[in-house]
Amino acid sequence: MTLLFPESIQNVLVTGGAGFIGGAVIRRLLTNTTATIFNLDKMGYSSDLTSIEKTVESNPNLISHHRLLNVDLCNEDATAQAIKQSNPDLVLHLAAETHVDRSIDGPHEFLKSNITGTYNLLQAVRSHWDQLPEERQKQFRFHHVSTDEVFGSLGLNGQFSEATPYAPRSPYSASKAASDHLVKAWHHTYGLPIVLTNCSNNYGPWQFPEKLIPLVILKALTKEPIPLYGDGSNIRDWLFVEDHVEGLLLAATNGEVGQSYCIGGSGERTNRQVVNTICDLLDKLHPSTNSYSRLIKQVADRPGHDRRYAINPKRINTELGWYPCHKFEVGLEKTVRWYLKNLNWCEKLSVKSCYKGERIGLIK
Ligand code: TDX
Repeated sequence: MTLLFPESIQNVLVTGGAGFIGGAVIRRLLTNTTATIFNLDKMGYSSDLTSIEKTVESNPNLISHHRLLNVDLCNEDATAQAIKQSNPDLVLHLAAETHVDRSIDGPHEFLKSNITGTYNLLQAVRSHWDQLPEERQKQFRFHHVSTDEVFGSLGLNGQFSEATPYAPRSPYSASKAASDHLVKAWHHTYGLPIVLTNCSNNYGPWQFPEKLIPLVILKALTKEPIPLYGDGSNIRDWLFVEDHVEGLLLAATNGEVGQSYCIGGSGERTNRQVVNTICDLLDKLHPSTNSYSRLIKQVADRPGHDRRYAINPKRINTELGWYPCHKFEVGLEKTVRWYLKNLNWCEKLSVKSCYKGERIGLIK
């Protein structure tokens, strides 16, 4: 798909660019624009630059277009320095702690990164934006990438939209909701030109294997029990990461200042359906003596487990013309094939991050 990206945007600061969604954003920008991409990342447990390194290796001209700034947004001075150094025309804020189960075990990290980190970034960006010449100031955008979890949990009917009141229920979603409020407050109070997107569950290549889809693929391949929380009937609305990237870049460059856009994949599935489909795909692509579905095991539910998320993407469909290209089963097959080819990467990441797929987020 062609990316309509204004040539006037020369410096882009992406926070969390060594993460799953941030990495996909950077790869898209590197291969389809001439902008210089400053990748601000604290290089935490799930940060990894392999996908960007591969993109850069395939075209050495890109080397000078990607600059890593190894900075933790909790460090106010380093954050201010990073903004000065990158002199951005556009900030895409994706840095966040994102795993609900980890937020149950250790909420403080989430409050620090997602709330204080966003506050430090907003302050540094505001002072940068204040000092920009008029033309650059007019076109400047701060794009905040958030989640549908800030809206809480749905029953069997209904969908989240931009008008849904906030009702977060996990330490993670509460911290993201707080960051959304800060971003909106910096717009209303200081006039900072912000755009916000709230997306549904992302999946695709390069996702850290603590999230459902990569975790299930790897558990199946190592013939370990596949943990299905509760009765497996919780529903998520799955969005292929590359479709999300198209939507968020469109919102960042063409969205209305001060507005938020919900981005969903129109891919509602129960967790049991997701897990069964992965097992069926593995039976087809990597057959074993027994079907992988025999490994599925119901385990204790996640504390406070949200029942259902679903997005009504009407605003981004009609106002910006965005639609997802991947039907869930198509995106899932691409993803399973990718993990089968990239088990070495998973192994290396597991060693580097000290995460071996163990259950987390149970209150003892
Ligand atoms: O082992 C598992 N077994 C299981 O049944 C895991 C890890 C999860 N689950 C369930 C819990 C959820 O209902 O699968 C569903 C998806 O779980 P996660 O992958 O942990 O995602 P979720 O909790 O839905 O939150 C995600 O979506 C919104 C992301 O983690 C967030 O970063 C995003 O903002």
